[in-house]
Amino acid sequence: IKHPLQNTWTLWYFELDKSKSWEESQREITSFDTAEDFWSMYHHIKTASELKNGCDYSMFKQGIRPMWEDKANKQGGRWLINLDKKQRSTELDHFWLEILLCMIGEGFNEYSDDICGAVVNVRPRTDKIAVWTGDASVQASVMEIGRKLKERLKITPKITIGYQVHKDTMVQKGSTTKNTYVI
Ligand code: M7G
Repeated sequence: IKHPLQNTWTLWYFELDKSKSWEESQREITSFDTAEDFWSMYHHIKTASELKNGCDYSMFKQGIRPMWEDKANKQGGRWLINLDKKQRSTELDHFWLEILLCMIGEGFNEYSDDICGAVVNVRPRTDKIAVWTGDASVQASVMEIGRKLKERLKITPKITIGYQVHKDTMVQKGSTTKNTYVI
């Protein structure tokens, strides 16, 4: 028998279709709830670094859409990791896989329930990887998830990452959203 996961997860792919809205351009690819089915999905698709600029992958718990508007994300935010061009070949795929494994393995320990999903944005300048959590106001949970994330990715303590509330990102005018937490 296969090894069951605690949650069922859904993989989404985003590629902007100019005749559609942003939301309609999010496509649900597949869902899985065993370790074996995760790996067959993973080996079947392109790696993040092979995607075209402008495309995203998202992996969220089943029933949560990879967007601010979903009720599970509305009060939440994201730990954001920016990657420069050099890191696309060295870290992007490795970070993304490590985050997927941490999520399906419920590796955020007692705070795993606060995890909604994760997103990788492949962009011409800065690629981004983010872990989305459900409630930005629960500091203990947000901080512990950020700490665990840095530990799993072996990000040196000298580098800080920021947590941004979706409600701030949603209304941002300039290029960057303020960090509500940093670690
Ligand atoms: P992005 O793809 O997250 O980052 O957002 P980028 O600026 O590096 O490409 C780009 C744009 O996509 C935003 O300004 C929004 O117009 C749209 N967008 C992104 N997200 C995450 C959402 C979302 O959750 N909901 C909606 N409605 N639009 C979004």
